[in-house]
Amino acid sequence: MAPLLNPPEVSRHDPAAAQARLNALRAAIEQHNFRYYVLDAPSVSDAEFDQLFCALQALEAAHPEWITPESPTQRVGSPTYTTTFAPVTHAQPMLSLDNAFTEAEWDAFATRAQERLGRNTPPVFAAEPKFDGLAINLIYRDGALVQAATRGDGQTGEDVTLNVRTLANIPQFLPDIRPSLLEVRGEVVLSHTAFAALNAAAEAVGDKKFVNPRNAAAGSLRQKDPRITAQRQLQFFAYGLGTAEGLPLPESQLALLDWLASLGFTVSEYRQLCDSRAAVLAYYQAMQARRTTLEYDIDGVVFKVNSRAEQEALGFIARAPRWAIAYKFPAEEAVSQVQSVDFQVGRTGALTPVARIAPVFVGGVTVANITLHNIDEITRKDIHVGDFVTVRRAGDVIPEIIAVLPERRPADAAAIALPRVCPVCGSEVLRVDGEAIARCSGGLFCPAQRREAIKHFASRKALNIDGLGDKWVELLLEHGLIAHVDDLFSLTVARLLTLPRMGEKSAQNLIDAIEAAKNTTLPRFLYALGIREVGEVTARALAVHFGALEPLFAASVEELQTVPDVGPVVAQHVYTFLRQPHNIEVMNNLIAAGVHWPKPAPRAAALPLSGNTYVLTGTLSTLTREEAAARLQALGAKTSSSVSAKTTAVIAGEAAGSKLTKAQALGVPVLDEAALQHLLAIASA
Ligand code: I6G
Repeated sequence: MAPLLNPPEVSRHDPAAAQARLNALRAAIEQHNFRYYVLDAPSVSDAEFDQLFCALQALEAAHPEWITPESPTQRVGSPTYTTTFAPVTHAQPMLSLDNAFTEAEWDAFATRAQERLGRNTPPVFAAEPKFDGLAINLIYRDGALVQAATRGDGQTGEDVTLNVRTLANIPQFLPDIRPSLLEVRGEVVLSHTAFAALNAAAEAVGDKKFVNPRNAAAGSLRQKDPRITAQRQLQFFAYGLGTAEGLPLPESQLALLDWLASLGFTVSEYRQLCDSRAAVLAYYQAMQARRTTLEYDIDGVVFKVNSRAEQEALGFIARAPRWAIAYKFPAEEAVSQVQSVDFQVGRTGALTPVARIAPVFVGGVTVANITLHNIDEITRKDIHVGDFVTVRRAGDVIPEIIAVLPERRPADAAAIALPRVCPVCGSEVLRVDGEAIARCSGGLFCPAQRREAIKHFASRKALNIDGLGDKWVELLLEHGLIAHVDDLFSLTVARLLTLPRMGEKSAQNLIDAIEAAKNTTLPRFLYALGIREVGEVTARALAVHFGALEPLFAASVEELQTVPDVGPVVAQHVYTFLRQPHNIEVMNNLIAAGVHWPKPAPRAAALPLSGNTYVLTGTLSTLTREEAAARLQALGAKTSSSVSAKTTAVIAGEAAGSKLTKAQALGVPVLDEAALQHLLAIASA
């Protein structure tokens, strides 16, 4: 902006200089108007703007023959900015690139280039990521950005100048150089962060969300009102030139990128020289590995013969240069058709819908099954059996159905309903109000829940029965050798050998693994039981707190809640689980079969207040409730936030409320602050 702020005064007798100053003033005023009205970011004060405006008026007064209707001085009111999308014929066609999808296709490209160049070795390549965005051509005349157009069909694109002017990383003026014409080409993209924010905002107001950052970038560039584009945080990555007149050009692709960077364009930080086939393949692999961590979507890498002289020697074929190729990654998105939706029953009875789709190669693997998590996801995405859907699998990410293609919905597409009975055992399906998950109510009566419970019991973080994978579990269940987890411990080599095609060695290995698993730890044992919501961390917390099974059995829901991370829901699950006769029987059988863990070091038992549970309520005057709790705990007591019949005593300070009332109702002893001090004194003595 600075060079145009105050174009130099000129003599009335030098018309060429006066005309140049007039053009410069108009350009500067247009720029400032744009910053003021569209970007909301003026770079000059009102007084400075007025100064430029007056200078233009004075010049036009001296040369009324130069006044045109487009001059800012002739406009009535504030300028309007509407992108027209008028057709733009590219001076030099915007070509596309040939693609390679395999090493063999890459080799064929490199060999062709080497042979055409008459070289003994392959040419040296410049490598860049291939951004998945929209190709744009920027035209600079005399160093000023005058037009931006989309690629369109390569010959004719659309004028998106006003929208593109809002991109913060596109220079409006080239610093220092004023080539008569320079076309800069590159890709407009939207970052994942900006994309997520845009979709969150759309969701909040009930608008349709964009399917991916590329569509969002396209939608953002196709706004009639540039102020909307300005809010979208689009970025431009420059990768090359179109026509260039009036300046010498760098000698290689990498030098060109460095030069563009020096002019203020953003170029990829991952640009690199590859001087061998191995380097090319390593770059491809490295970018593919990096792909999921990048802020921008890329769909491959572009290799260009680095030397410009060699590029010129190679030339073009049809619609693509012979000196460049896009080596594409396996597509991360594909379209397939939903053939059916099954409901799978998990360990806790949760019903998970799984879409069976026509197998499709996406993200480097063939995908045929996609979990839909819960019925709400089906409703939200409006998925019907028969629908064509966009499937996405990026990197190691689990495949998902992104969206339905509504225009391709067949007439006989069928809505998907939550089954009323479990598809495995026929028990009623229950759904707690407000919860997304529906569950089979069959418990361990349901073969699916039993199977999953056994798999979980044997898994690595649980009893870790080496080698007892899904296949084994299904085989043992199918042949009736086991029904519950404790049955594993009555298996013998002889019984396993009754299974079809079972070898002595495999049978012995499994029996050895089951034997070894008997020697476990309390956290693993608790986790292996598969109590709802009790993951590894909670299992460890329970084991540390109670030290053994017996006190855990004896604990009330309130006491369970004193364990770190155990809230009312988890406490209730643990309490209920430990009171089911079936579960008690299984645990007893496991212990009788020899499952054991180290006994805890005698710890709390030795302390004077161990076995006692206190509830603190109201305001204490000599110490805070937290300090009181800490002192009681140091003496072996437990503290709880709720009163039950098992509470040893409630310690009530000033303004004690409902807990005091409950203690009185239950007949739980109540101590005042003086009694607490007395208790602490005698227990510490
Ligand atoms: O579509 C493209 C993406 C990236 C390109 C391209 C590119 O370079 C990194 N380069 C050229 C020369 C063309 N299209 C025609």
